[in-house]
Amino acid sequence: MATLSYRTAGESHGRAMLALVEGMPAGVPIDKDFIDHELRRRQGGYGRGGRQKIETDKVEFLSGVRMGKTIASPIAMQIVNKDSRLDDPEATPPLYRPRPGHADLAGSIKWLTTDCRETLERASARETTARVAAGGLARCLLKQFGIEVFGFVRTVGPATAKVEVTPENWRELHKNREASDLYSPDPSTDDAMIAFINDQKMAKDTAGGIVETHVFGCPVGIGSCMTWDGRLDSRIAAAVVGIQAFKGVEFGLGFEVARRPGSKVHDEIGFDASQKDMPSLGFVRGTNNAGGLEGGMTNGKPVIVRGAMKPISTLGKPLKSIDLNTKETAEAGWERSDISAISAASVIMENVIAFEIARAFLEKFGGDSMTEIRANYDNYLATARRLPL
Ligand code: EPS
Repeated sequence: MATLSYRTAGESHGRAMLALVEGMPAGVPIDKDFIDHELRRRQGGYGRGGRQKIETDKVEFLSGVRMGKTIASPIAMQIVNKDSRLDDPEATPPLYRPRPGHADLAGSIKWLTTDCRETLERASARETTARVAAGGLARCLLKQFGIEVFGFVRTVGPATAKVEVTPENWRELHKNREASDLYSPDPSTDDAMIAFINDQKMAKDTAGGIVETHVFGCPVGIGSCMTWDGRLDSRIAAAVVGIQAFKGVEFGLGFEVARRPGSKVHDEIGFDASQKDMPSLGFVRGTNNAGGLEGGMTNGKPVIVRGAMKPISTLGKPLKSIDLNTKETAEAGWERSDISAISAASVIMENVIAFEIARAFLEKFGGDSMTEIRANYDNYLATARRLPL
């Protein structure tokens, strides 16, 4: 059985965005409506640009799914671009003035051209459409084992959502998020977030922010401390910082751990027999500063991840740059873009994290079919409950 993995293909204004997922076992029920819902959410949020009015992203399965279930073969997914114009030189003119913060300068020099167009076409965050589709597919597997993922916007400008997210209240907060233009769980801070984005729009500037993801229901022991790249936090960090415009990632208490003594960081361990049938096996913690990960493995508490997104680098009032042909000082190029894509970023982050959880989950319980994986999962938890053997 192949390791669960995915690749993407597609340019922002090419014919389609594609994801190829390998290693998905047979028998996973596919919830296409759920994946399409995630794709729709990725297109939304306050501060998005004109492109999202053109597109209606929907996934088409080209292979690997039969009558609503996976059949273990590679799964090819396609999301067609309506705004497809890559072969039309007038509709995709060259861009010689690289935007500070974008891939334009490094990419055009790397590929030995003065036209940033081809770099920007692939560097564009439109590619995250395919990542959300792959993550949505992974969530179809995770849901079979009660693993749920909840992502939202925590901070925009000076406004930070104040709510504490717990396994008990997250479904309520999920409703708040669904009702929020920002995808934030705290209605009391939406206005301040929107005001900040409006201010940037007026100033022809852009906004970033902080997004957060909680994963509920992971059994103890997903991931591994045995190799650096088997650590689940290492993989999640790579997946998060691999999202366009992300510059940082934190788990649980985050960088604050570096400022506190150990006694104020580490989560004391208790046992509650009434919870022994849960994936946490009854091991309880009064706090979750570790963000559900110790030694690169899940510890039964929710996995908590935050990601920092920089502001979009296409500015209505362009920053200073260089014309790559003349080397003269010039204003950076302008393309249709967003003022803020922070809400979309929250959708992307929760889906790329879901994919990493599913990958590690299958490494632990892997089998060729859902039936086999279910047996492995049940047997592991039953055996762990009997400890000491
Ligand atoms: C995006 C689509 C793009 C941009 C944005 C993200 O569409 P277009 O370039 O056709 O307007 O709105 O991409 C960038 C911010 C960028 O820097 O490339 C999307 O679908 O997420």
